[in-house]
Amino acid sequence: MKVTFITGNQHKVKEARGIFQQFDIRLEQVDLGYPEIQGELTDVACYGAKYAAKKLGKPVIVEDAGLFIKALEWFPGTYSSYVQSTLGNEGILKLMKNVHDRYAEFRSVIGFATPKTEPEIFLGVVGGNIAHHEKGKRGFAYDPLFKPESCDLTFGELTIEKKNELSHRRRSMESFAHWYEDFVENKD
Ligand code: ITT
Repeated sequence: MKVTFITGNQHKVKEARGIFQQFDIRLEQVDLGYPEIQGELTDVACYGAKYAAKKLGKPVIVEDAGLFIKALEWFPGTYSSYVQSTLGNEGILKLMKNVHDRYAEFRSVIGFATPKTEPEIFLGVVGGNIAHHEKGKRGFAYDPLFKPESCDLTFGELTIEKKNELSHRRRSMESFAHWYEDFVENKD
């Protein structure tokens, strides 16, 4: 089975290829760019998938993800891209100075659409805590800040295989993959 992943983020592609291995799904990446409307992750993923499927004339997935920190009223959330490229991880750590409750979630929403069908949505969430300092050189973006539940290391300290066992992306992509197996089987 093949599916086209619309993204400009090579880290996501690498992680997705690892996750899809066990499902026999081959991923083609297209860095098409799509209008990121302002809204919930689900709105962005729906709109993006529909737009890209129409534009390319084939089935596609897009992913919208973000880091949601409870003590900051779930900031940066849907502003994660903007905040990563402006405040960065150091800026987040400043906002979290002297904050005791460090609970946060990484959320991932996959939108799947074909030129003829309405988007399907798959959600993945992992809870965890914001570390007091950046730790680890693996992963990308917010990874050195985030310690997933039941793990003493940040995503930035984990191998890609280990991150792929625990991550929000694993959860959303796995739930998409199960659904996609049936979709492909029943298509004709
Ligand atoms: P797309 O082309 O797929 O949109 P993107 O990097 O813009 O790639 P998102 O909008 O989904 O991705 O992500 C919002 C921000 O959150 C962005 O700065 C990402 O780098 C970051 N992010 C997403 N997933 C992450 C993960 O697993 N670990 C760390 N940071 C992540």
